[in-house]
Amino acid sequence: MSKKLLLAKAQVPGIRHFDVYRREGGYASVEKALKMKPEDIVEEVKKSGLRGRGGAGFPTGMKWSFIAKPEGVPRHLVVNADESEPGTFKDRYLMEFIPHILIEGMIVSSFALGSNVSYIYIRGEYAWITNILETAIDEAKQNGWLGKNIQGSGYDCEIYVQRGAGAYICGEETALIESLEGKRGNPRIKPPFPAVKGLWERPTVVNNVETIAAVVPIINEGGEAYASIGVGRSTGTKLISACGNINKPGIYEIDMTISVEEFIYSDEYCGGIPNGKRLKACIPGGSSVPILPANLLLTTAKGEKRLMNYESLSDGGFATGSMLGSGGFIVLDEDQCIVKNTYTLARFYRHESCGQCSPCREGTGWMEKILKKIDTGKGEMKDIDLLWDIQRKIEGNTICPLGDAAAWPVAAAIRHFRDEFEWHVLNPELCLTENYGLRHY
Ligand code: L3W
Ligand code: SF4
Repeated sequence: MSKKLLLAKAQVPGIRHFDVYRREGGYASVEKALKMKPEDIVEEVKKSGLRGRGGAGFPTGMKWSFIAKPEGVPRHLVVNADESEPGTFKDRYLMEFIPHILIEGMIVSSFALGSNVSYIYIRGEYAWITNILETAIDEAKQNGWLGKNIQGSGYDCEIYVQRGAGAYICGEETALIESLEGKRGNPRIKPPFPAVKGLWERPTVVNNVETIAAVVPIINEGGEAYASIGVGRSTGTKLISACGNINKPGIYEIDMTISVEEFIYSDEYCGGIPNGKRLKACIPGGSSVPILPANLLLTTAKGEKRLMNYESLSDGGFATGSMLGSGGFIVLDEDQCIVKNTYTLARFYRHESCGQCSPCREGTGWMEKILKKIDTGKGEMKDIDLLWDIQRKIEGNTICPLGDAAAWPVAAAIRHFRDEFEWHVLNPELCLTENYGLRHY
């Protein structure tokens, strides 16, 4: 059984409300942090080994220590709650059911970073969660945990929630900052990183919801205690949103020592694949990461059990591995068609490309068109090579990671399931029939 740090109190009735949350030990980390020096909090987060939970896994303590401190210039913490990665719905759960853990983590993190005005940028579709967060902020304020002179410490902090308008690209940190400033959400070229020049050109740390919530147990129990959970550089716990062909879709808090096989088949987690079907493939970290066929998903190319963590899931690079990413775990059974799945994702990325750079703007459009052609039985063998060529020309040649995110799923699908693409070309009449995923598997 994985240790629960973020979801430990998730089932307590009324935990969404301040009184219950406080009675259950909430805001203790703020009490502790306000008696610490900000740099000691950063040190504790470094010791914990916490890595960004939004997808990139960048070390949080290191990011915090990069924040520039020019004299007289305000600094900001911005929480990235623009959770839009297909298959990813873990932050939604945290914010909807335990909103105070985010507010608590934000107060500690804001204090550590020297931010007196912090923001939550939330995806526009999470309208009802915006209300929940604003209620939690009001409750915290009424009880002296936000606003002026928090708990008599002399530290002031305000938190504002800003809703996005339905653009996936605003989950990219610099596009998010542009949007927060009231502009179109176009990503900026990095460097400068937000830690140096972010919101209103001020030093800014952008962290995912789950990352900031994890600061609460880190301060309560200490960085070393947090680091003792997990394995290697995958410390602490990770929220996984599991979906697709599994018996028990939902949110799971795991420690990162469990195997992928246990996660899929054990009753504690996904509970196996419905109707006794075979596992075909899985996208383990949100739609942007490479899809893995069942054999490479359960076992690494070295023949070791694949574990649910950063290192193990990426073992072998993209030739035989993938990424933990945002923890959006999408399972595909034997009936699913890889070509259709890849086409669906390509449509998504074409729609969400901001259009600033030509490899992404043009490449996502062409990938969508070619995949549609193959999916609908009109493809030719040369289209598969053309598709491969296009994705290669996008990767690494764009301003922001959306280009890579659009290219990787296409590359992995061709790399691992080329036979399925060829089957579509060779069997055009069967492409439009039901269950064609099964027929050629
Ligand atoms: C200061 C330096 N800061 C790096 C910071 C940087 C950022 C963080 C990670 O993309 C990935 C993407 C998606 N000085 C720094 C520095 N930083 N060097 O570290 O940076 P980066 O560029 O590696 O990642 P990113 O731009 O944040 C995120 C992938 O995650 N993804 C997840 C998407 C998730 C959602 C969601 O719904 N939550 O959209 C899935 O795979 O493809 O590769 O803060 O500033 N020298
Ligand atoms: Fe826009 Fe795509 Fe370029 Fe990112 S990679 S800046 S989404 S065009």
